[in-house]
Amino acid sequence: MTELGFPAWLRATHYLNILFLTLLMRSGLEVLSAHPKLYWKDSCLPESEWLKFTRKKLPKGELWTSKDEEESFSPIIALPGHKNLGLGRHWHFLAVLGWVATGLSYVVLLFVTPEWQRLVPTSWDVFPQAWPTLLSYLSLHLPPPGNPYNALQQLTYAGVVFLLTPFTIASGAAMSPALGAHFPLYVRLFGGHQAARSLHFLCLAAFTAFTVVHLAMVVAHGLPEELAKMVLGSEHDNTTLAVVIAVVGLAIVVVVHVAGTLLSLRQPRKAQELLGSLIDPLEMGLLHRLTSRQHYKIEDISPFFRVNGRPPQDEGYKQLADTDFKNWSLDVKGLVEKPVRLTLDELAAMERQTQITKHRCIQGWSAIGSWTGVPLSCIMALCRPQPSARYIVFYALDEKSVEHGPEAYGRYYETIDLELANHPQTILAYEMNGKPLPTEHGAPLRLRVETQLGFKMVKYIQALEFVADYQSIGQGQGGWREDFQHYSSEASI
Ligand SMILES: Nc1nc2c(c(=O)[nH]1)N[C@H]1C(S)=C(S)[C@@H](COP(=O)(O)O)O[C@H]1N2
Ligand SMILES: [Mo]
Repeated sequence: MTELGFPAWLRATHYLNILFLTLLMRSGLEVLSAHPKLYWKDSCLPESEWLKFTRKKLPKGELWTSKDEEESFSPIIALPGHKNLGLGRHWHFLAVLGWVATGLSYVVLLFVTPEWQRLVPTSWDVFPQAWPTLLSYLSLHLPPPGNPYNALQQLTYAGVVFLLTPFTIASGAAMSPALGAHFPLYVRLFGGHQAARSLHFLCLAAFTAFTVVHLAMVVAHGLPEELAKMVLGSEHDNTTLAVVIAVVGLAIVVVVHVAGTLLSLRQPRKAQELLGSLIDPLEMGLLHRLTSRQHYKIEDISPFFRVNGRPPQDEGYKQLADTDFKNWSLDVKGLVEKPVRLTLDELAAMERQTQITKHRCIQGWSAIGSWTGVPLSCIMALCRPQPSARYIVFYALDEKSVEHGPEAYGRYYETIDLELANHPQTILAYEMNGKPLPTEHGAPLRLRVETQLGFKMVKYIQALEFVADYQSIGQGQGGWREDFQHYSSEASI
C-alpha cells in the first residue's frame, strides 16, 4: 500500500456498491411505476400528489381502481419494467440485502482500521475549508488535491455514508405494513407512510445527483488516475491495467442487470421462486411475528379510500347484493373438526370488534379506515382446525379475468397462515366506517389482517378452507396475486 493507497476491501465494497445501488435504483423505479404519484398525507386524495409520473386521467363519475393508475416503465430504467411490481420488489429486497451486507462490512472495516480518519471529518474547519473548494469547482477550476480527499469531498462522502444511507434504509423500512402496524410511532417520525415514501424517493434523487456529480468529478480529476486509485489502490499503479479492469467490472454489472431483466420478463415464475427463496425466510423471521397495535382516532379516518379489485360482475353476485346478502353464507371447511356455515346475521351476533387502521396497498397508496367484524380467532374456536391445518384459504366471488383479460383468470383468493389468523387485529369485517361494507370495499365480508399488505385482505369472501399446504390451489403460489402478478406470499413489507 502506497501512501495514498486504498485497501482491497475498500475497493471491493466500492465496486459492490455500484452493483447494488444500480439494482436498487432500477427496481425502485419499478415499484414507483405501480403507483406513480407521491403524497405527503396518508389518505392519498386524488390530485393531492406533489409529484407524479403519469399523464393518465381518471374517469369522473365511474368506478376506477388503483390498477388504472399504474404505469408501464421501460426496462431501460426499471427492473424488470413493463408493470412487474411483484418482481421489481423481489429485486429491490434482494439488492437491499446485498447493499446492507456491503455497507455493514464497509463500516466495520472502516473503524477497525485507520481508514475512518480519511472519511470522518475530525475538525469543524472542514466547513470553512469546503467553501473555497466549492467556489473553485463552480468557477470550473480544480481545487488543490486533498489528502486523499479535499474538504468538500470528505463532507459529501461522510454525508452520504452516515446520513443519507441510514435515512434511506430507515424511510424504506417505514413503509413495511408489519413495522407500521406494530410501531405506529416509528412511522410518525417520518410524518406518516406517504411522507416516508416521498422521502424515500427523494433519497433516490439524492443518490442520483451524488452519482452524477461524483462521476463528473472523476472525469474532471483525470479518469485513468482516478480509476487506478479505485481499482488498484493507488494512482501510481498501472493506469492501463486499471482501465481494463474497470471496464470488465462495469461490464459484469451490466450483465447482471441484463440477465436479471431477461430472466424476470421471460421466466417470471422462475425469478419469483428463486428470489423469493432468498428473501422470504428473512422477511418471515424478522416481521411475521409482529402484531398490529393500531388505534387511530375517528378524526384520522381518510375522507377517501381507494379501491383495488372491482366488485364481481356476475348475476349471482347482483342477486345476493339486491337481497342484502340474506341468501349469502360463509362456508368454513377443510381440515376442521366441525365445518360450519354462517349467515351475515350469525356473524354479526358473534363477538364484535372495531379497529381503526392504516391500509397499505402493495402499489404504494394508503388510507385509514374503521373496520368492524368478528375476530378470525372466534371462527377458529367454532370450527376447531385440525392439527395438520397450517393455512386458511379465503375464496372470493370476483372472477379476475373480467378486469385483467384472459391471461389472468380465476376467482380471487389468498392464503394466510394460522399465526396471522390468530393475531388480535385479524378480523372478518362486515362494516366499514360504521356502515355495512360498501360493494367496492368487499360486501358482504372481507378479511382485515392489519400487519400485511392490502392484497392479502380478500374482499367478497365466499368460503374459508383450512389446508395443510397451498401448493395444489390455483397456480400454487399462495394467492391470486402471487399466481398471476408474482407477488411474494409473505406480505409484511
Ligand atoms: N376479492 C378481492 N379482494 C381483494 C382484491 C381483489 O382484487 N379481489 N384486491 C386486494 C388489494 S390489492 C387491495 S389493496 C385491497 C383493496 O381494498 P379496497 O378496495 O377496499 O380499498 O383489496 C384486496 N382484496
Ligand atoms: Mo393492493
